[in-house]
Amino acid sequence: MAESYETLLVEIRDGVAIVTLNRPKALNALNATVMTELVAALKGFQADAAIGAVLLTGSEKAFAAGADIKEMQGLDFVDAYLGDFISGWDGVGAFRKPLIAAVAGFALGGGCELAMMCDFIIAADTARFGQPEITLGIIPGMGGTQRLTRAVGKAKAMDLCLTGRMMDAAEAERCGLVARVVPYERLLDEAVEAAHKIAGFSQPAVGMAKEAVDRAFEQTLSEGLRFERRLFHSLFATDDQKEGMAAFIEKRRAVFKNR
Ligand code: CO8
Repeated sequence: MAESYETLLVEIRDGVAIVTLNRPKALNALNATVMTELVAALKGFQADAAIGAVLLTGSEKAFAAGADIKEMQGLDFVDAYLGDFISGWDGVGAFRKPLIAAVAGFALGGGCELAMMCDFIIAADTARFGQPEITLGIIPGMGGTQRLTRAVGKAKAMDLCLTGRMMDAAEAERCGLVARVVPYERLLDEAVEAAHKIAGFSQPAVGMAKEAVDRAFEQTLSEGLRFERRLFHSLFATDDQKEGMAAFIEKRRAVFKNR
């Protein structure tokens, strides 16, 4: 039985939690309540062994049109600094299970940053990504200058952050921001299928694959390779490795214990 939230809809389907941002009148602008509820929901999924993957989506018009400008407008520097404004969103980055963003419509500012905090993005052909903070007299604050630059390189990141322009789904796919683009009508099915597939695999292997890929952004190649090798070795201690390889040799479908 899924919890009920003010700004989220949550549905659990066969090991996959589908979380829909639900502030339609504000184009899913990300306020403090969204942050608190989303981080709390993810904590619950982290603790629930039956959840193997999480899907985060929005509406047809907007994944999220950014941080809530009406909520931020009156903030001053001292409040922002002392309150460590928006640091609570780090709870999304700390989530250890696979988190897929299914994006249609606007993913702007904090919305684009939230999508980039997910492990990968599946976009509808209607998706539009951007970091328009510059038009408001600020800059991105939740990874837009860092994750975006790592994802698409300096030229595109500078273009988006300095001009505030939006890019469409085709451009986002070309530059490596999104993993796949599908027609809007297929978006949820495609993302749910991907999430189900992942949820059917061995959770330790999935968790380590995520950890190892993420590590590539944090350290040198030789350290990253060493880290990968250690994780790889450790998976030979799991029943799921025995099952996965036996199933291949016996030409049957693997049934993982830790899924
Ligand atoms: N915050 C608050 N309300 C919003 C936001 C927002 N980011 N975006 C849209 N809304 C509201 C509008 O005010 C409007 O409300 P109302 O009907 O009461 O006036 C309603 O949503 C519908 O919006 P529009 O009428 O503007 O819809 P349009 O289809 O004409 O335009 C746009 C859609 C182009 C998306 C337009 O709404 C827009 O430009 N929105 C703002 C985009 C933006 O600048 N985002 C960046 C915000 S700053 C930021 O994200 C900082 C990130 C760092 C922290 C991250 C923490 C999460």
